[in-house]
Amino acid sequence: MAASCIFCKIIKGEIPSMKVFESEKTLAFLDINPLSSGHALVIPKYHGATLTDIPDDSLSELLPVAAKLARATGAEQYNILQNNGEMAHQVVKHVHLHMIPKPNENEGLGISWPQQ
Ligand code: D5M
Repeated sequence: MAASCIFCKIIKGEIPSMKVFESEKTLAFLDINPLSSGHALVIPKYHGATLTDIPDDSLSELLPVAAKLARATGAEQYNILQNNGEMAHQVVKHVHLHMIPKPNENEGLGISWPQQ
């Protein structure tokens, strides 16, 4: 945990968030500036700025959780994005995957987040 990290504060419950998944090592919540309906962030509870700062056992759950959340949105198409460093457009220095669903043609999305 890093005292000044906004995502660590979300993990500790010091800042509110719209949680959509939580496990021992991983947390997912809705992005405050969504690029689409259902845009979620998947983060390790272990604090590290970039992928190379995080142990493998904290990294390994991130992609399966992002895929699970993508499935939960019902989106047939979606982006999974991850930025490392300012030149790579990373703003929050705590590892996170963006899961950005695209609305299905003509029907939008029928989002049903996993049971906690
Ligand atoms: O993206 C960082 C993302 O983090 C950006 O899409 C906004 C989001 N963000 C920042 N603060 C919050 C809070 N408090 N709740 C939810 N989402 C948040 P990056 O990949 O670093 O450019």
